[in-house]
Amino acid sequence: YASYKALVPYVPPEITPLKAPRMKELQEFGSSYQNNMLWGSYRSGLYFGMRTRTARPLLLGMMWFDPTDAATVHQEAIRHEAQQGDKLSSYGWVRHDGRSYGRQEIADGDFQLTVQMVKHRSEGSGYGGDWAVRVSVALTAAGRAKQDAAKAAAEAEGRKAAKRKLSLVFYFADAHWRSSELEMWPEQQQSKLGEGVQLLSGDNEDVGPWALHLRPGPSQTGSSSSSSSSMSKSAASSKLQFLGMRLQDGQQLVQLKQLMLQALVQNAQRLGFENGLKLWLPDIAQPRPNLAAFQVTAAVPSCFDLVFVTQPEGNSAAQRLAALSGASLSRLAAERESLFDERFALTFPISNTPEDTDAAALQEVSKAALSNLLGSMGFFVGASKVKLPPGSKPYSPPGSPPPQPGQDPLVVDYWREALFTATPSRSFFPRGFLWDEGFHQLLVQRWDPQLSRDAIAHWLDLMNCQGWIPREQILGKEARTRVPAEFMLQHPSHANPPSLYLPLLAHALSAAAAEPDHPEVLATQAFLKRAWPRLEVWYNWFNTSQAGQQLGTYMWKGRDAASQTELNPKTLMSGLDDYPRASHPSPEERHVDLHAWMALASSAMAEIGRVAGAPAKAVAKYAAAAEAIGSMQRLRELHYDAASGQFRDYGLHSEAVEMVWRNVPVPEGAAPKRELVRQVNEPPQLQLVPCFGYVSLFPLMMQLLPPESRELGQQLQLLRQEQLLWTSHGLRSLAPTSSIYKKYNTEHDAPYWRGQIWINLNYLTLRALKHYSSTAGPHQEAAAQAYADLRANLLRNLAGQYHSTGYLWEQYDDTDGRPKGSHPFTGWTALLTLIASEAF
Ligand code: 6A9
Repeated sequence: YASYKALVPYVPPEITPLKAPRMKELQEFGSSYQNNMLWGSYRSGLYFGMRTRTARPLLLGMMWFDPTDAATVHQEAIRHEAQQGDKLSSYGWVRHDGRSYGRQEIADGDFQLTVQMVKHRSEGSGYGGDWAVRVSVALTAAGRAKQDAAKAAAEAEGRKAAKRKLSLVFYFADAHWRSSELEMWPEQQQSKLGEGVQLLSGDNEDVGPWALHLRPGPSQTGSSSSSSSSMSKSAASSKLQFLGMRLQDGQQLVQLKQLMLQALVQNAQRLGFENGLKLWLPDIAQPRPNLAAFQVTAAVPSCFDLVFVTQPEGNSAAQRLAALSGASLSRLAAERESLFDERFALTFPISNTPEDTDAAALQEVSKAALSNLLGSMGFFVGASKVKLPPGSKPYSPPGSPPPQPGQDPLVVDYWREALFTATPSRSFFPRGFLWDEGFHQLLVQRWDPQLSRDAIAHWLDLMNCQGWIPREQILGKEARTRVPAEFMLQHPSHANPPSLYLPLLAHALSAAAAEPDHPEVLATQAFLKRAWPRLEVWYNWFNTSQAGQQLGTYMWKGRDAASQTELNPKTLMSGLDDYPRASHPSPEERHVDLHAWMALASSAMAEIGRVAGAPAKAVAKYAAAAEAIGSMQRLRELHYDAASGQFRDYGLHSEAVEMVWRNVPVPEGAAPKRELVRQVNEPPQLQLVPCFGYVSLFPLMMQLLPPESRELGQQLQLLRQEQLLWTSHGLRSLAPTSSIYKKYNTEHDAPYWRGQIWINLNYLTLRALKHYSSTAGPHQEAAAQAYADLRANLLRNLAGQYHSTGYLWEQYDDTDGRPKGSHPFTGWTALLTLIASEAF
């Protein structure tokens, strides 16, 4: 055995997958499901893109620019990656069903773009089916006003006003970079669109033979009557420019926009601006392309149908192409749109619209929230970068190049894996985050349980043999280019809240409540059965690795005890980043939010175990753990401050800390330098940390307080105080009475969870209030009142801000409700849909 072991190469356990049957290989995710889900708007970080859910995908991307505006090149104003810096007035999916239909509205300056994605499988279509993307370009109201003014001015001078134009660029690639080749047609590099052309064809390993067509759309969109669907004349007379390129790898794809920009600049220099900006450039066109781009320049308004057809030689191909373009595409899209609306009304019926909120507006933002969550689901393939714990044996995988000087031998790659996940923010962090996903899946679970199981399956397959799942998933080159180096590394000792237990519990409960032999129930049971061994290892990882020094306590491991430059060392692991904790990280620390999460995890395990058919002994063990961890007695002992009635963290803490400037020693003659460092004015002491905010609410949020308890009454009381957490826009994260309220953590690190209103924890609080309002007890009434008021406040502000800013946001200011942080942020802010329909 010993000699055998010597032969097996060492791989650190931190980057070794858990040995358990893979979730993704469950029967329900087999070929028919894969076929259904192959294509989607899974390139979350772009304004619009599609890809296949395969390791080496077929890819579609879209860019646009104003070809008549010289500023386009100077300001690099080609739109491609969703970016806040582009300052679009608004963009987002207003309808998206997660599988086969979506409509996105994009308002960019004077231009209004509507992008509809319609997937369609019919007799004769190949693997993954056919699809169409309809892009309609129009002027916004402001754009029209400008146009009218220009017209009037031109008429006065006796000339014709120039029509506004927009260039769309579609690119399509086969990411088998070495072996793939696309056939471009027609071969000449410029032409008019006319009645339509076959742009491209190819043969892909997964999809088989395919062809891509571009046709003018109907002149009148949004209407399904055939009379109004004559061909868009401006589209038919639009100019088409072709560019074929041969990329070496995905890295070049990431630089595509830069390449396009270069081409535009060179052409502008060579040909002048008079004829508009052109992408086409003979110098960069390459033979045997594996990526092809098409620039379509048209007068606005115009409308285009891009149609992808599988098995193009098959005898149904012409029919399928016709069905996905022109008037029949309009009909199909209209059908899908009303199916969505009907299903939405059934799934998320909006009840009890608060008095001061407009019902129609609330309905619209609810749909947009769900649609954006589904439309932001991405498919990523790659490996996380992991920092092994100090003292680990250095490791380099067989066949890897020798370490570069300066390279950290403890930084290694996780195994390559695929992740299908919702993403919190397309513009700022279009990738997966572990605890965000627990909230996202609460919505998806109700809309499309199987889709939700699929996403959770991908996440659980990312578990290593110790039970750890990396918190932030930066997978693949496209994802990596968007992350600064200091955020790249994942630490195998760092946790993130086990919020996935929330949707897992919802799956278990819905299976337990339904007819036993319903196919959904059987699928859920099989799913939870498969998940069970993973969930046991996961639970155990939290229960052991995040255990506090004292038995029965929990703490987020990994805070920086040596930090001198932060007012309060951050706790990124908790998800609440800069929320104040004990000022001096120490082993004695205990965190009440994690304690409550563990109580939730325990009771969810018991419930899941029951549905999964786990041994009664195991179920009993988790039920007992839930009792013990969540007991009032334990909470009182560990986290309760009797004087204030507040639940608190415990640790080595001093309130008397401040940031002060100090001179940094510099070599003689050099310019003086200052830095901001922390000064501790009174030594820290072991104590309950005196601050009130979201963390204090966790025993309430997780419904650990008995309905008749005095503590419940106190929390409800505390909750409503305006000098503490209550605001007319929702609950703020930290009370202004806290010494760290709205304080910067370093010179540049602005307050984040130090007062702002966040929707995920408002949702959990509402859920608890709803629970207590329907449970008999002395506080039932107070809970019901708080529930109704908090819900009304949240909905009014979220709907109002969406209406006035065009986006859902990451957080909201506690003083005026104004939106803050990244946008669009349609991760957990999308919980607004559940709040509106009172789905808890
Ligand atoms: C920044 C910026 C171009 C922070 O929603 C994701 C997470 C939450 O899980 C967490 O609870 N957000 C919250 O406190 C956003 C984290 C973004 C980090 C990456 C990189 C790139 O700039």
